[in-house]
Amino acid sequence: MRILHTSDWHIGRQFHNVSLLDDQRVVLEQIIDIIQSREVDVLLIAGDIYDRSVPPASAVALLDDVLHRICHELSVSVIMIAGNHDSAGRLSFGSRQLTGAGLHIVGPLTTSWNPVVLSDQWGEVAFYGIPYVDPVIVNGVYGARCGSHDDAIAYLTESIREDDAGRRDGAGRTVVLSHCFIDGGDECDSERPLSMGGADKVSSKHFEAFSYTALGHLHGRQFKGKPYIRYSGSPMQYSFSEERHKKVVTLVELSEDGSVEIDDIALDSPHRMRTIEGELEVLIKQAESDEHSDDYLLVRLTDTRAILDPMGKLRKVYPNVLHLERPALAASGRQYGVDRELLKTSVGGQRRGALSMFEDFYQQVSDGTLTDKQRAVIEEMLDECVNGEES
Ligand SMILES: [Mn+2]
Repeated sequence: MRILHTSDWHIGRQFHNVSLLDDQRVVLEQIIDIIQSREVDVLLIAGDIYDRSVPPASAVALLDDVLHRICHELSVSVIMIAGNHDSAGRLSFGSRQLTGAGLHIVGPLTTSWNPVVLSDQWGEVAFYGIPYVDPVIVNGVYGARCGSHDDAIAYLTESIREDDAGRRDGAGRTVVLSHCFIDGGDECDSERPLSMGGADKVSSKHFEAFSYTALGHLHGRQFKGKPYIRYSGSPMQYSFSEERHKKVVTLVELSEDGSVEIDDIALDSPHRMRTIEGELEVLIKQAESDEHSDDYLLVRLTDTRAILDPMGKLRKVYPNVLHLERPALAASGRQYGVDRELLKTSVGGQRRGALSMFEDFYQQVSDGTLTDKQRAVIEEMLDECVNGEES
């Protein structure tokens, strides 16, 4: 059986107030093409279908369109679970009816497992979806006493093993979908923590008994413990920290004996997220030879002098600059915040002249002192401010 493992679509995501929906449409189109060209039997989405629990209507329409193409036009089954960004209750609307159309949605956790059973030439494969849950939910539903996320996943995977063994004498092939944080996994900036203080980590051992585990939550592709306990990662970059991520969908060929062969297939988003660094003039010059000047950019300007409207200047040549940093203005590790000690001496003691305060400020943000020429310019400007323009 050929399984396409994806996760963390985050449809409807905004990044620095820019909608990524058009890019998401292009990437999902690529996934549809892969399903067709690689003759995929079932598509898995391991949680975080939407970016928000109440997604915008445009995001719902895009998902609706994509699912129609896959389930109806290509007659390929889809199995999806709710992630921590999704509202499990809302996501599962109509799920009992949709099962008949090949769309299997696992919303809120329930006491009885209801695996999706698909068949190939060697027999049945059972797919168990575990929606994102925290220990409180597991305890509430099952009357269990789980104190941690690890307890919760241990409890649920054990329960799946019992259910699976009961159905098929334990001889079959079993695939699990789960949205959780496997201990030791690599994080990036676009994942929302499942709980504070690192209490969200679970051991990969709980999944070792299954043929394959399709994980969601971490946005970088990786496996933990065994190659068949795996994160496909998100289909596109969702933060600048993912600059070096290769974005893929994971094609899993499940054999008769339950072993898997894995092939990561690259996806290509219209705009990459990346960081460029240098002086304004140099970066503007570089744009001429930059074929991807419309990428989503974080720009780090190293200029130490003041620049009027740097964002406006950059956007003329890099239309999608999303964020600007001036590391040189936060020299010697200081941040932009005000040095409160300096403020006290100027407010509490003798009232100091504006020039002296400006010199302190300049030293704080640039780690240098004013040259005579600079001081003359500032003096002139302050004069103008105080006494009005005289010429
Ligand atoms: Mn996610």
